[in-house]
Amino acid sequence: MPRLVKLSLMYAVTAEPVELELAVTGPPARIAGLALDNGFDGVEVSIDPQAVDKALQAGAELRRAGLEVSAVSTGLMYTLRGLSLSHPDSHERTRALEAFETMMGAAAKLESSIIVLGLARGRCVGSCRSSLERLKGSLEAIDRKAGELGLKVALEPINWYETDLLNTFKDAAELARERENVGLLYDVFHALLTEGDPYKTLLEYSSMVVHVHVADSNRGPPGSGIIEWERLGEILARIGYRGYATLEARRSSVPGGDEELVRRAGKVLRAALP
Ligand code: LER
Ligand code: MN
Repeated sequence: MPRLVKLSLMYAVTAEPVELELAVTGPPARIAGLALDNGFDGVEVSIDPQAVDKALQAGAELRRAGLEVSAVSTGLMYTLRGLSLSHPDSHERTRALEAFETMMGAAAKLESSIIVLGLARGRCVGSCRSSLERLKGSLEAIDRKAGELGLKVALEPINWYETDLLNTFKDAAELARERENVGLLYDVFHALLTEGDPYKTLLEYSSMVVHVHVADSNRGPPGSGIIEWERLGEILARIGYRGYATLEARRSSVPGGDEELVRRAGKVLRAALP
């Protein structure tokens, strides 16, 4: 029987080699093996805006290997290149918006329907209120473009240690409700931190969830912390979630490297998710 929730691996493509904690990197052939050997159906491609062509080539190679591109992730534009969708300087904000829109184009070319808006939002500069207003302006343009390309924007509530702009599901949902093509990204790790009860949160916002990220409470692979994966699986089945769950776990949390991380995660997720 086909799976209701498909699994993908977070895979980053960067212009120069960078060690990243939450994404696997390297040649597409290695990533394809890692994914297919462990029951994963796709990859979420996290794109460095300076490596869009490289990411398109890698994505195409992974698709030829039988994997889907579940989503395109955009956080590297901020963490590697300092491009923020809420930047106080309008010229810088336009540059960020252009980079984001280029990655939306890449998502469409790779036949993914999801573009992730996580850390690309930036942080509060000046007041959080003015930063949020600037982010809303960028989101208006992004929403329009998403409509043209047939994409859904997955707006991700992110915990306070990583950004001070837009942390809770309540605040993210308020923004998403104003926009036709914007939904929520349910990252169970962030939900645990910002909401306390990740199960109740998933039920409460179920109608708005367009994409899912998974890691355990310690951001290690599922099974290494206190998240109740079977309970989460039951809720995903009950709410009728039919999208992807992307593994976004700390690579250094497992001594055996990427292979061991993905193997452990695949085993637990395949057993627990519908
Ligand atoms: C970062 O913590 C995260 O969860 C990413 O998905 C944000 O882009
Ligand atoms: Mn995430």
